[in-house]
Amino acid sequence: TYLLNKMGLSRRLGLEIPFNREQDTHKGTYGHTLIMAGSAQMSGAGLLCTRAALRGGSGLVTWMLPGQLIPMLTGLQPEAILRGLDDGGSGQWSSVQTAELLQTAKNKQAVVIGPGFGRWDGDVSWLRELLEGIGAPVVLDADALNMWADYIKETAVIPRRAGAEPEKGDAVRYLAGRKGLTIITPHPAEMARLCGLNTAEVQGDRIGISRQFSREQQVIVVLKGARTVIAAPDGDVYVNTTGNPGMATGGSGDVLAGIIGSLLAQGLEGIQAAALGVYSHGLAGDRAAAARPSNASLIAGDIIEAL
Ligand code: NPW
Ligand code: AMP
Ligand code: MG
Repeated sequence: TYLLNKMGLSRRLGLEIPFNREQDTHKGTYGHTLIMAGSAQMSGAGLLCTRAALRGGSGLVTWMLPGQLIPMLTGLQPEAILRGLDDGGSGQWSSVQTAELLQTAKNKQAVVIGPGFGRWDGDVSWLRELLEGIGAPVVLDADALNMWADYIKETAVIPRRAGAEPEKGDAVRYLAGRKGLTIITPHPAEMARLCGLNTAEVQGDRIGISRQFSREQQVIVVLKGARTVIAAPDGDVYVNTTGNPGMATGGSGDVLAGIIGSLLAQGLEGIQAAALGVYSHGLAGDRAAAARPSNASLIAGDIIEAL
């Protein structure tokens, strides 16, 4: 709180966060985050995301994952509620039906979708069904973004160059028509896939491209990397000043998705959750790096412990 106040960030974001919680309060006050993440080869992405959502302050966190993985993961994060899905023994999301997911999402205040998902045939329409059915705010990350990139590619040709007007394609209107808020957290390569550009083009105009995509798709864009850009559909843009190259390590982004989901579940507005999530993720990374002889040895779990 001290740092946020000193930087004027609390005021600019309209935040009033007490450093500690009020006395007369309970876990229900702090929201229930649903994490849909992790598969056989990438269960760690789900675990990191879940752990980060807990450390981010969400009162309850449920981690949904392909059921075959449950015996291996039980006990690794006892504070999280585990929900194994019928995956036909595959350990993959490809065999999971959306109905059970939608049912579980009903009473959650935020949903994180995508870290460690993998890809499969028919995943694009699977994700669309999910997005249509979920009313709570959603954070889309990693493979869910790659699915969405394919959806955009299939449904609309959208000029991405600065100043060009979008075509009124299905994809342009689609996320705007969602019942709930959407925050996307692409790294530059994921952003390039979403925009039909290459990574160098994205890096060449990070603010302009984030802003345009945010407006066209009516989503909050968190374009990650050194100096993460956060863009809102109304044109507001924030550039983050925390974080360090030690965070260029597997799982860092999965941690960020969990933090932002956790803040949404606690009732922060979209842009507040995105900006504060990115800022505190970077600050935790800076503190974790400072505690080590070199930032090169930082791993994603250290960011969570420093939150
Ligand atoms: P290069 O190498 O520079 O040519 P992908 P992913 C590029 C899960 N994880 N600036 C880079 O290109 C995730 O959640 C699981 C420029 C590279 O080839 C996903 O589900 C973990 N370029 C899945 O893995 C820990 C950049 O993009 C390519 C860039 C795949 O996610 C790891 C890699 O991106 C991981 O989080 C940048 N800043 N960043 C686990 N422990 O379970 C990336 N690139 O192909 O989207 O793959 O990000 O590894
Ligand atoms: P991902 O590629 O999805 O694992 O996300 C990587 C995370 O680490 C993002 O939050 C990035 O902003 C952060 N990160 C990676 N490299 C740097 C860097 N050089 N400086 C600051 N943050 C970084
Ligand atoms: Mg990632």
